[in-house]
Amino acid sequence: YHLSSIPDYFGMDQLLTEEHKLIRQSVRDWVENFVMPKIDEAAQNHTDLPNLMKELGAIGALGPYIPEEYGGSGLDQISYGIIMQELERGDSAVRSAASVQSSLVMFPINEFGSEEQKKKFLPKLAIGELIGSFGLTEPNHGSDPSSMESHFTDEGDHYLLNGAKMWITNAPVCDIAVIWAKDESGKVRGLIVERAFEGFTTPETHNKWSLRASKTGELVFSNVKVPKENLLPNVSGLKGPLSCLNSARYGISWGVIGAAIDCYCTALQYAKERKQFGKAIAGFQLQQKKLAEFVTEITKSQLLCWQLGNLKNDHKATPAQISMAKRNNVKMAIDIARESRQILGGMGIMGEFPMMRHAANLESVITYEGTHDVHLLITGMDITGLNAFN
Ligand code: TGC
Ligand code: FAD
Repeated sequence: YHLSSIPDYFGMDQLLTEEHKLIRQSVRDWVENFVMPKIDEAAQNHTDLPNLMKELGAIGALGPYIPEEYGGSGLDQISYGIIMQELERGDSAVRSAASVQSSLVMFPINEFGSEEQKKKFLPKLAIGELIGSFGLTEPNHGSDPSSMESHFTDEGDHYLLNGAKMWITNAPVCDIAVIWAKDESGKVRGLIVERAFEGFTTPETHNKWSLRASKTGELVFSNVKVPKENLLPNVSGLKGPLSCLNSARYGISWGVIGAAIDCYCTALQYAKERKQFGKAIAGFQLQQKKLAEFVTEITKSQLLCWQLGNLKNDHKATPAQISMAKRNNVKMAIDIARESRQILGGMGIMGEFPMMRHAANLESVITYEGTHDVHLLITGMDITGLNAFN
């Protein structure tokens, strides 16, 4: 499809600054040139795109809102959202790489790290010279991270870390991992674990049917000696990791609009070209119903993200607002991926079209960063004041 068919049904472009539009154009161009030609093959072969993190660094997609003095671009939250949208139009794996590096690794180091940690890690993370991962989920504790078992003891001149994290994006390829574990008093703290530390291993999780162009694995800590200077000094408690999730979930809310756009534009073009019963299938009411609903849902999601971005720029976005946007927009995108595939008939199952890949990817996206159910319960708690989690 032609890029001019990307929907802007309510004229949101007029709300963007020239800088926003330039950022969008440059990421869009990169996705067209670097991601689109290779992504089907990478996903089919379960391999990641070559040099992805360095490429993302070169286009400014890593830590865009991190201050320039630490290697970021000091951009606003709308810019971050736009970057995520453009990346996920290519593939959720590409957006995932940028989400984890930006919101789950650079964000906590910038927010909660010491000056030395910021200087040591952020500039290299920003250019993709270092790859980071984020370890919160454990084999026995996913939606309920407060029950985590990973823990460390104070051994005088270092900490001794034991435990395991599971389902970790980029674990097998990471140079550092920001991980969350309990201290001796049971408080959740953040630690930066480096690849070279003895007792730290990262086995890969094989045979996924989703996010096949992204590496997923475990982080296993067996009596790992962590230097004291690798503790994130400025946060304790679950609000540490959950603050990172606020940022990543916000980015996902924008990102999935990109996946939905890719499916919608592909289906619209196909429906106008494909003829059955002597006319273009886009002329049949049933196909129009699907296409009209897709563009309606994409437009609503765009407006939700726009206002959430404004709230975030003003530091007013609540975790519950972010949950609503993440939940709504991921469901919007996965529904469009599934329904749009049908518009292509048999062709819809093929790798040369993106629907099956997006639909399969979005099965992870609807689960990670808080499941669809968990976000509903967060909204439920926010509006009723009653906790339905336990
Ligand atoms: P609860 O008692 O409600 O809260 C504990 C403390 O945390 C504070 N808090 C938050 N702070 C900042 N942001 C938020 N969103 C926060 N939510 C809660 C809260 O105020 C409290 O602070 P304090 O000072 O009183 O101690 O916690 P709970 O144990 O009842 O759990 C709440 C629940 C279920 C909402 C939460 O744990 C949750 O969100 N669960 C889902 C877990 C999750 O999202 N995991 C994601 C793992 S990372 C990932 O998936 C990366 S995928 C990356 C990719 O590839 O793109
Ligand atoms: P569970 O928590 O066991 O949930 C199973 C089902 O029970 C879900 O449907 C859930 O909604 C439901 N459920 C749970 N509690 C309740 C309740 N109170 N009420 C009603 N229903 C409930 N984690 C990281 O820390 N870092 C990463 O980089 C990362 N990357 C990931 C990449 C991929 C590809 C995937 C698939 C996951 C990743 N995750 C990561 C983990 C992800 O965050 C968890 O899978 C997610 O939080 C859910 O946890 P779980 O899989 O243990 O499911």
